[in-house]
Amino acid sequence: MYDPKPEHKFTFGLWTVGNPGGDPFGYATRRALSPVEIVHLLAEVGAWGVNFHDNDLVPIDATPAERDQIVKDFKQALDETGLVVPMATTNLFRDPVFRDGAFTANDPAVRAYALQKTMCAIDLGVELGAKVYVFWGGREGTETDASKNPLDAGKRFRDALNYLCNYVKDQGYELKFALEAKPNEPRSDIYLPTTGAMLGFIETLDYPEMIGVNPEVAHEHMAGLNFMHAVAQAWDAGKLFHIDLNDQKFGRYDQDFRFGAEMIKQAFYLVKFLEDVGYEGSRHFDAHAYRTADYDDVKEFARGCMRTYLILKEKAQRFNADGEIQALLSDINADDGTYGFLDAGYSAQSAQQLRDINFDRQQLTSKKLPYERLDQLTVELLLGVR
Ligand code: GLT
Ligand code: MN
Ligand code: MN
Repeated sequence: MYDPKPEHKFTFGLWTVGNPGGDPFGYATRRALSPVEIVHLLAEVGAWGVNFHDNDLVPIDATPAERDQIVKDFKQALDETGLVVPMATTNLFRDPVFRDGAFTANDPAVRAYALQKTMCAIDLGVELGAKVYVFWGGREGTETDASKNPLDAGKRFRDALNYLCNYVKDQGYELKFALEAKPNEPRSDIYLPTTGAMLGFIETLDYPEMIGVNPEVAHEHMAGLNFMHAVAQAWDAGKLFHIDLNDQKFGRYDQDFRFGAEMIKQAFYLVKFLEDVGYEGSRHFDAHAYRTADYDDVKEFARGCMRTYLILKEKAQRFNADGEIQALLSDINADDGTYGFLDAGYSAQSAQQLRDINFDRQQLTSKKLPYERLDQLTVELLLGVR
């Protein structure tokens, strides 16, 4: 019942299960797997798809002949396993050339190189079937604001995205962009730090219809924000093109833990939201296993992400079918239609009608809002005693 199936659209990046466990203070603890090995590992645990950065697949200094061989082997692994590639992205943060950012770097040559690298990476992604292209601007920020004017940075980022939209149109690719926010790390501050900031920025671009967001649990949690609320805003704007599922404690570095590992209640409301609204995109786990894990444990990590999602999906169905919970919700939301005249929006007549009402604040305040009861029932449902 909690086994992953293709219709669940569970995906992992090559860099997630392939993460060898290095961190800023310690070397890798696991052997690096080849992309082909990672595809087979993902197939074994039951994933539907695999995503990648250009350089997860093709090393940055590969020759054209090496590139072709790597892509051929990767395609063969996809054919053998049935895995698909729904999303691709560019690595614009690993190489030292991006030490001052990519699209927002002060050096115009670095900005031009970032554009060229992204065009090639888009070609690669499309060749392998990607329909969504993620932009995570990990280095698009500063340590010192003496170095860069944020207005210049915003204009450069905007110009780059406009340029790349035109490239995609010119090639006739069927590809949408998804912008991923993160408040800091690896830069001290990263521009457009939240999903909400990205949503505002998109409306300033030349082709806003081509561009949505890729919110990540960990990144909003770093900023201490309610992830589900950010996702809801993106959904409401028609901009939820992709999602990065993982987990972490508030206010920490980008922990990228297994989905549901830390904040199970938030994870529940998120899954409930995605399932209730009928989100149809990938459920992408942008997470990695603890540094202590070996590859058996990495598989447990990957299975755990998917299994927790499916358990929470079942809990959401139970929540929606729970008589007591639903009765409380319908009491809380009761509406006898008295104020229905406001539903049609403003008119001079409705404004007059509204003015004429004598509101009894005491009576309004005495209405029961049994949210303690509701929350406890939810907790009991999650704890498995309901
Ligand atoms: C990196 C980052 C992620 C992004 C990936 C896509 S790379 O692991 O921490 O959140 O989604 O560029
Ligand atoms: Mn991410
Ligand atoms: Mn992250």
